[in-house]
Amino acid sequence: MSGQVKALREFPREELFAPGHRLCAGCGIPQLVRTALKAVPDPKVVVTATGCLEVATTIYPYTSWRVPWVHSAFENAAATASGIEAAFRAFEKKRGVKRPKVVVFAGDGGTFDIGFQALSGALERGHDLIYICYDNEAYMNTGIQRSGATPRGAATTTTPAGKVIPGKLEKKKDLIGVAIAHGIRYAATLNPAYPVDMYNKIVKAASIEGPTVLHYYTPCPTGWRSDPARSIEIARLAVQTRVWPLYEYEDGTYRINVLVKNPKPLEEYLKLQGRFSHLLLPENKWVLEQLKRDIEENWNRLLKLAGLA
Ligand SMILES: Cc1ncc(C[n+]2csc(CCOP(=O)(O)OP(=O)(O)O)c2C)c(N)n1
Ligand code: SF4
Repeated sequence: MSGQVKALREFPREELFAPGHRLCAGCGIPQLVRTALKAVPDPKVVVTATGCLEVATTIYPYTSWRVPWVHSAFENAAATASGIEAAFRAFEKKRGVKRPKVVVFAGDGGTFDIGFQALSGALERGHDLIYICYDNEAYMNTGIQRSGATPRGAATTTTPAGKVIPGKLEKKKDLIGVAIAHGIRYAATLNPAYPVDMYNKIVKAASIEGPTVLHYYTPCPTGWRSDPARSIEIARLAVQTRVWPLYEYEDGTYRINVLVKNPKPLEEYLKLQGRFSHLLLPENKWVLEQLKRDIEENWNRLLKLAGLA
């Protein structure tokens, strides 16, 4: 496919995401935004739901956005994007003005939970947009509350690990699964430790007419109580332990992009993050075992879908 690359050095040089934003050191969100703004061809319009990305990049009178950018409420980024797309479609038809690609960035709280109805509506109506969920596995901007994306066992301020509960008791929602169930043509997972894979998937999403959903793993040193210098190492371990399988769905076919034959022990991943430290205590072994089962079940499910089992 045109626009695909084999190495980082082939990425376009132009930076449409300006330096000087206030995202935390070690945060994974900037890698996503820089890469996406390079991978999606012009013209493009960005819609951002409330969350860390929005508050840290638009501190008046400054902005980090060198593209047309719209802030939307926490719950309706996909509805805002739908309206923009529909308006430009009419403009194109009536006046021949080339339509921009509409790209949405929203956190897991704004996607898995509060913005879900707007996302579902946009997918069902078939708007031509790329919806990218940056998933730091909690509501970080408002103080680390659990979301539908928080994994089982993680400690957050609303699922604090202690004598009453050992962190969150429920497992993570399958966002890609529910997106695909809407009948969309393309969906994929992304990870900052695999930037070329990420770039090429965004290029592919941009080439498709209709809604596409991308799910990005973003380390959050503040919420995860991890060392900012080790964010990419943690992200890579997420793939190598099968916590975060890299896969894509395209027109009915599933492909696993990084086939992890011999996964690393989950403990290597958990011990780098304070949110999981209690899972390594003997009394919480049952939660750890359950989490391992979740991960294996998900991996085996994907192998089957990809025709590899
Ligand atoms: C309807 C509504 N409820 C609550 C809020 C307060 N609020 C703003 S951002 C946010 C959390 C966002 O979490 P997420 O989407 O995961 O993004 P992150 O902060 O992690 O970047 C909340 C609860 C709001 N703005 N609107
Ligand atoms: S709180 Fe987490 S997601 Fe938010 S800017 Fe900081 S590191 Fe990034």
